[in-house]
Amino acid sequence: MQNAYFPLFVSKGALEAEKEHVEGFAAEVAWVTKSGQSDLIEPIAIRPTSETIMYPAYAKWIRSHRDLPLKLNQWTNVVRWEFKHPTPFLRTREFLWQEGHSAFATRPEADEEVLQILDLYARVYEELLAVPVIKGRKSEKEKFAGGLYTTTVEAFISANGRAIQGATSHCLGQNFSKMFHIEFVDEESKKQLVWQNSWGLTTRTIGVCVMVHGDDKGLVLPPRVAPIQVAVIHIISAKDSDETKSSIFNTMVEISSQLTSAGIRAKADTRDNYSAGWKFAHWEQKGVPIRIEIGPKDLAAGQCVAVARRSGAKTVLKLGPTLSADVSRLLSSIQAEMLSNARADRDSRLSVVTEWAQFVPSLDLGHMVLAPWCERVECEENIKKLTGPAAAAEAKAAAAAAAAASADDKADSDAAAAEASKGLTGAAKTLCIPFEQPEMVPGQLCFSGCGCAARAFTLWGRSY
Ligand code: 86X
Repeated sequence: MQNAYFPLFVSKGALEAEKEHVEGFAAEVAWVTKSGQSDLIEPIAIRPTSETIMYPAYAKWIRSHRDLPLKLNQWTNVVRWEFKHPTPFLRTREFLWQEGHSAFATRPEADEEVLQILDLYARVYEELLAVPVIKGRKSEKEKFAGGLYTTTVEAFISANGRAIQGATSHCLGQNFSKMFHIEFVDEESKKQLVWQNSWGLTTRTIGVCVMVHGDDKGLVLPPRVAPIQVAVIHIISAKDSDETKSSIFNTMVEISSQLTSAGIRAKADTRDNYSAGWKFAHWEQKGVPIRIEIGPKDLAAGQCVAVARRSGAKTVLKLGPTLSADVSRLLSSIQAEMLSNARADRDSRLSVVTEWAQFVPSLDLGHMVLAPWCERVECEENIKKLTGPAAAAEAKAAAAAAAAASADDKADSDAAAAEASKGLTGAAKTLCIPFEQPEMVPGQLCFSGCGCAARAFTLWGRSY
């Protein structure tokens, strides 16, 4: 895989080279129509994605089986004039992404890469951002129509009960190589079409991380991605002698340089024109995973106090050579705890249902729903209609009544979830058909009541 960069502008002709699937997106394309006050002779599009810019080059660069596989990645910003409501990072008209585009001689090679990339994306979410995701395949309705099949990682934002697509990895088959004439001569001197994949991850990752971990005090950043992992703050009062002040000051600088040389991203906030309390709030809002406090009593005892941003847990740590290893361990445990916490939260908002009657009430509790489904496009469209605004209002009242009627803890938390998801409007759609499947009983019918046989458990939800 190599990095590359292709231009921002797409000519009308190039964009129309794949008219069929562009048609579905046409309303989102942004066009430059003027320079200064003069109209351009031909408007020029700003890339919404780069297939039509890159693939003509692929057609020229690929001649022989020796040119394959060709794998390019580019980091670009793209523009899509969406109609859905914009939300910072999660849905913006301009976003930064990496888009990978690869070409192979055979389908098995392409199939293998689709899953390798999807696994990398899952690891970005789980191992770096501490956000659990569900890997799976998109339904026919939700897949990228220009390709053969689409795989996805799906995340969940429990604050509002909405699911969100985290990243996508497509097998394009030979659809694009047909349109763009991307051909190669194989070992038997026969002309063949290449098999292609494309895959993308966007700055939406940042929004998902913020929404999943943030709290009322602001950001909560997982240690592995936090630009500052440790903020060192001194606690002194006017009563302290100048000598005490300066030795505390020296110690905090020492602590931060000791941590920095151990590879920990530490910062000593030595400003003395802000109070310690002000600085606590400041670094909390910025999501710094650990703050280290040091005051005169700590210094005398040869210790400092580490406070975890997420849980508020305090740990007394010895100053000296063991400090950086101790802080390192704390950072790792915070990272692990953030993921397991987010996973438990997500799992508590996931219902498995087999009957239509359970479906909308579960959604209205702000849950994702895993249900045996027939995988028919008409069935998905029908469910979308049945869960539209009007139907949702009716079911919401029923869910509230059910929660009120029952008095145990479960009902209380369900009622709280329902409360939190008020205003959770919009139709339900399939998020993915998870690779990891619960066992299905023989003869299981589709949960929708359409009467067809179920093919797989499918994840449904209201989504961004
Ligand atoms: C689909 C497909 C694919 C490379 C990815 O999902 C990953 C990275 N591209 C993108 N798609 C469009 O093709 C598209 C085209 C136009 Cl013209 C548009 F305005 C919006 C689009 N949105 C998505």
